[in-house]
Amino acid sequence: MSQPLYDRAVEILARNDLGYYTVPTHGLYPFQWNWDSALSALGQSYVNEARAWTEIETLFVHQWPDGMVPHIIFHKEDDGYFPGPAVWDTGRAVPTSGITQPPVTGFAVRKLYERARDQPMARARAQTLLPKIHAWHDWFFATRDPERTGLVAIIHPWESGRDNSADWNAALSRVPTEDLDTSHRRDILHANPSHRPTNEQYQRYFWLVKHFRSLGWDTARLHDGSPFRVVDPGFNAILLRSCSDLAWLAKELGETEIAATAKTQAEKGLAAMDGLWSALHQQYLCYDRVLDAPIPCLTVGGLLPIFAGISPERSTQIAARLSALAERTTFMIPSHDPNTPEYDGERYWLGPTWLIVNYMIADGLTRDGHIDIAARIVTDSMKLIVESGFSEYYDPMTGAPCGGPHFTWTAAMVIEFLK
Ligand code: 9WN
Repeated sequence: MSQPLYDRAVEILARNDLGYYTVPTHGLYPFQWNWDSALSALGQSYVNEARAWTEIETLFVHQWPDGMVPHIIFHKEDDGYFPGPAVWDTGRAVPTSGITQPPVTGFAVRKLYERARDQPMARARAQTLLPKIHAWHDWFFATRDPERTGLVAIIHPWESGRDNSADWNAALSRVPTEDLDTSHRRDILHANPSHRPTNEQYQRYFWLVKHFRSLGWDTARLHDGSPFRVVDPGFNAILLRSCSDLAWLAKELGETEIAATAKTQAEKGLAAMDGLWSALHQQYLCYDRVLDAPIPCLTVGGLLPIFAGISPERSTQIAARLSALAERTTFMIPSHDPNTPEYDGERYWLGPTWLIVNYMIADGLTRDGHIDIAARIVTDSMKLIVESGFSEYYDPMTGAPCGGPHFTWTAAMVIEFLK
């Protein structure tokens, strides 16, 4: 293990730690983000186990009564980020956004539990979190899968965690812009505008927020009321992996009812996931629920299902697709296929490499026995850190650091890779 890299990663976690939650990076993202916290807790667990549990518990303190866990928790005022609490206006005592993010906590909590040095503490804290995570999963299947297909839809690009992915372009083009004023954007004051979404995309992001606000943040109405409804294989893979891991954990803790329901959710979803497979593209594709049609876009969202536990046949196909990408990429894994016209190596989710995605895909590859390509992904991830520091994301060809610096979940993933 490289001690200097480990020490630097620990320093970054400490720098962004506000006691009971961690900001992704100061300046650009001054609040608590949902999947950032869950993934960051993994790295944190090697440094300070109790603090890692707190990170996830804080998220669930702000769970909505209907089960949703919001994508941002605005613990303190900070006008460095837009849209802030006044725009969301969700009416919560501690303000939060009104949409969610990839539910990776089931996976993270199982990991924390399995690797716990303090077993009694882990058992007690997992026991408390278990029904809360399960309620969040149930909320997904109840509100985001009204036709009970087994897969859930996102209603805003921000929910995917892959904000400006080309996967959303067609669906987002149905969202009006109505000349909403983007002069309040703060992200482009902290990061290079050419690494960020466009103003037009931001107008559509804002429109959706305003629209959901006009529906009173009644999360039972938002799916059908949204012009943007997309089934993302990446998002669903994370949810289904969390359901499987929650089923495992529930069994371990003697919660047989939760174990049975979570297992059924995972199995049903995995069976439905196969419907998103494209033989032509040799990967999974997003599905537009409004148009009732697949979205033929080659993004990393279609490779992430390897994290969920797919069939050996599909797993081998994804491993082959990744190996083909590796032949034409310097630093795996590009978030968008470099051989396509939409690819932009520095613009956020249109091409850049993200360590959290590398981690989840490497985890699935390793579990399924695709050791060589998993090793390549881990080696590339560490090279990026050595050459370019702990950035938000990286150009997959040049390795240039992009987005915000001193990034929490990047540091957490480095600790995961080193351990
Ligand atoms: C909107 C915090 C978040 C990540 C997302 C990433 C980016 C936010 C933004 O930053 O999104 O949620 O304002 O750009 O796309 O995955 O959770 O790190």
